[in-house]
Amino acid sequence: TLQTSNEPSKPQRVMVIGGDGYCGWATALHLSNRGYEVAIVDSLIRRLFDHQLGIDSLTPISSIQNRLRCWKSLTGKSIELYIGDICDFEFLSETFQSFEPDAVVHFGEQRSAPYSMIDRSRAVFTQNNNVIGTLNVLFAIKEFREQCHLVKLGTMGEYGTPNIDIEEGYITITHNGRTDTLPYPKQASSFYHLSKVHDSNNIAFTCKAWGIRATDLNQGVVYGMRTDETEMHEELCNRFDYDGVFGTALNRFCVQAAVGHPLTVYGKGGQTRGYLDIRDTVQCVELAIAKPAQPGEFRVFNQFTEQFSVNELATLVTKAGEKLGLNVQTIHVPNPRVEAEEHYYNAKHTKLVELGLEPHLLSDSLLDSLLNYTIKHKDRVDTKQIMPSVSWRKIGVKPRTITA
Ligand code: NAD
Ligand code: USQ
Repeated sequence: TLQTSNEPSKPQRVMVIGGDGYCGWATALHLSNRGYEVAIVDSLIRRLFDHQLGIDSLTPISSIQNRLRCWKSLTGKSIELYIGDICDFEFLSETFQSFEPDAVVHFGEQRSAPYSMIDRSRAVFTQNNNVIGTLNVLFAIKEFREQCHLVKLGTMGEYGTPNIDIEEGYITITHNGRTDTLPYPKQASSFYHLSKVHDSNNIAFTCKAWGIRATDLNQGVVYGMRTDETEMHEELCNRFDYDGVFGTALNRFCVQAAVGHPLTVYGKGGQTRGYLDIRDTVQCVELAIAKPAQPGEFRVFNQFTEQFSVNELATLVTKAGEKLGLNVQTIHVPNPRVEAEEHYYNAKHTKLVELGLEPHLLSDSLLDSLLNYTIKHKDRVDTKQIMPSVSWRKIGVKPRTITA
């Protein structure tokens, strides 16, 4: 049949870059289960960071090869695998020409703010890896797959904590009597979060200049463990980070409660962020793929479902822990970061809901199952890895080895 519009028929082939990681693994399985042809592209560098820092996922994770074999034997569905670094353009071109994606979901970055603040070399690595990797993806789309939709994981941290409402990507401003709709101001506060700002600028420019179609998902902090697919077999188990470098707030607090470590609230604890359940991460990405951006369009969605301050999270985990008979304490750790600890925060997040997102809000039952899950694995916890070890103020040029 003749294709009359430049809208591709339903996108079918999805390349998941970073598909061996926390969000990417859950998403790759979800999309495969929903009938998409999926390929995972990953350099496995995250597994190397763990070795180098002496940290490990709370949950035991299988090799990517065993994960995919298990998925095939359970469901009959194959996920193609390309192991390599997207900063290597020759490798990336090969994967594009071989797989011919209709959509690329790009999770494949160094995603820890503390990691990017360890020392100069990690700061430079983070921006190099993230910015060059994304640039390469943009060039690959232009060269080999013009209609391919880029779904890029950004972060709510690009906006910082301004004293006005945060909009979804753009803000309409009247200045000296003239009005324009402009990119929302960015005030990131780590070299990692800044790498996402640089990515957003590069993507926005190529949408305009080359007609690339892209969606930037400014995701909040993800929590949770289970998705329908990772639940199907223990070999499909997702990673779960709790250490001071890669662990994120709510997931860390659950592990801390499980092992009787006081909850580590940094500074005053008024730091407020958007949060979402990993089951909503996979749902949001699917929604973005199913309804692609138009050629030349740079769409920005704020991807989170609820806002919490760190103190509020600590209170929720304390209450949920007490119900399970745990004695949960909280300590205020001197803040290793430079960030506002008491601030206004009100961020819009309606565009994904308009596309059909049905949020899994943080509930007693989710906290209950998350705590039980962490209790189940608590013998694997290395408590020396819990306290923060990276200071925003002390970063220097000297290479640092982290020894807990
Ligand atoms: P993760 O570290 O678990 O996974 C990232 C994956 O990307 C890893 O498997 C890693 O090996 C791979 N990767 C990194 N650089 C690569 C490269 N150059 N080439 C090929 N593969 C590469 O991280 P995650 O928590 O799953 O986060 C995924 C994405 O979502 C990131 O872009 C992150 O910034 C974003 N995000 C995560 C969260 C969160 O709370 N986890 C919140 C908001 C946004
Ligand atoms: N915090 C504590 N105690 C802890 C851990 C964190 O008080 O033990 C505080 C931090 O100081 C910060 C907030 O909690 O104010 C969130 O920290 P985090 O480590 O949970 O999240 P963050 O560093 O922002 O990074 C994570 C992901 C990153 C993603 C980001 C989304 O690692 O990839 O981009 O969440 S967002 O926060 O919306 O920018």
